[in-house]
Amino acid sequence: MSCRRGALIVLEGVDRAGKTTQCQKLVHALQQSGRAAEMMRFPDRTTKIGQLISSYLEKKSNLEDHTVHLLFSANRWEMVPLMKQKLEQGINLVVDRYAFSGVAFTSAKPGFSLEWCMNPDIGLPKPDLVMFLQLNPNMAADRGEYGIERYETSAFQRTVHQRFEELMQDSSVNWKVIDAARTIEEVHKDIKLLSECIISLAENQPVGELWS
Ligand code: T5A
Ligand code: NA
Repeated sequence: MSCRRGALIVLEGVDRAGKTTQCQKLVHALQQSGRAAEMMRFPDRTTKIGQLISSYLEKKSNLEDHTVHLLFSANRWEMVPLMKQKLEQGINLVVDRYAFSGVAFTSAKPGFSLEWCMNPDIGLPKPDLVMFLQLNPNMAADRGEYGIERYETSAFQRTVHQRFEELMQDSSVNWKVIDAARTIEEVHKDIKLLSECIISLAENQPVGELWS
């Protein structure tokens, strides 16, 4: 077995920015170039906790705001053993949303500070690279109607965008801003290049701890 670990690569952005599209293309491109790569997404709706979250997002159930925030965080923590195992095996993980979505969405609700929201995610495996797909929320809304899920309104998305901007001030995280208003192929080219660079850099370093 190789002693080189895989890189933890996260894609973030407001709803409709193209995260899922780009995660899938990146995993495919990395695999084509002979690198081990797998996709993960948060929320992971397949677990018991994920099912509670999914039902909340689909407005089939209501959950108290602090409670749902902690469930989103627990949904990441429950995957940590698997994530660490895969990284150690040299598999590059491409992750669709992570703790940054968790903080940006809850702190967009009245009465939630950024600090309170960050707390439960402190110590998660730290991404080697976080690419923020930058897209004006008005343009995002043009990519198809916002759906019927909770949080899918323009006003809320604008506040979420502001919270992401605040999170990006933190230089302890390796943020790269990607202009997502271009074609899928143009955006992909940038993402692939940045990812290939970080894979080479990360392979000889231990996995860090987020926000600690
Ligand atoms: N949430 C999440 C929290 O509140 N706390 C948390 O801790 C976490 C992790 C579910 C919700 O949960 C919240 C945030 C969310 O509100 P989700 O299941 O990831 O999150 O949301 P989805 O609805 O699956 O995904 P998004 O709406 O965010 O869309 P994506 O993934 O950004 O965009 P994508 O790739 O699906 O593309 C959307 C459309 O645009 C087109 C695509 O073909 C597609 O039709 N498109 C483009 N069109 C033109 N040009 C381009 N460059 C395009 N790229 C994609
Ligand atoms: Na998505």
